Amino acid sequence: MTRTIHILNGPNLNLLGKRQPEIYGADTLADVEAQCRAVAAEFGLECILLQSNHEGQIIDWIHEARQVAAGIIINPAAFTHTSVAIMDALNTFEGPVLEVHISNVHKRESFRHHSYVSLRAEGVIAGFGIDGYALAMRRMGSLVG
Ligand code: CA2
Repeated sequence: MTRTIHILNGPNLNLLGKRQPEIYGADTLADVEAQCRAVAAEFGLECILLQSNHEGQIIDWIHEARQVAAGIIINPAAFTHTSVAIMDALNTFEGPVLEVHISNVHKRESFRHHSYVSLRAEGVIAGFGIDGYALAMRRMGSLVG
């Protein structure tokens, strides 16, 4: 059984730490990956962090995860609120799915209050900044044993 967790990130998150630090903080995706890797190691897990601005690429990565990942942590970014296709892809993945949002989406515009991915996810973390990813990895450690 694979011990790898895939951490998938959606559009514009490549700009993390480079734009709008007042909303998304000063840390980059490289910092997120380092923090998640440290938590994963506590559970004997490995992790791979991926980011794309393209919906189809994220769907392809979810399909690939079906063969090689024990779990998925996903911040679908704006696709959270629009993508039935990403939800459908996640429904084909048999392991646990955890949804992360850096900002508190419920404190923001009403269009951010609905998530298609939440219909599939075992759990959702929002508003904890990038700490949410490491918290999700800790939960993933419990879920995959
Ligand atoms: O809070 C989150 O993590 C979001 O998924 C971020 C998305 C937003 O559309 C969701 O409603 C909530 C936006 C990602 C944009 O990422 C940036 C990061 C740094 C600078 C600019 C954009």
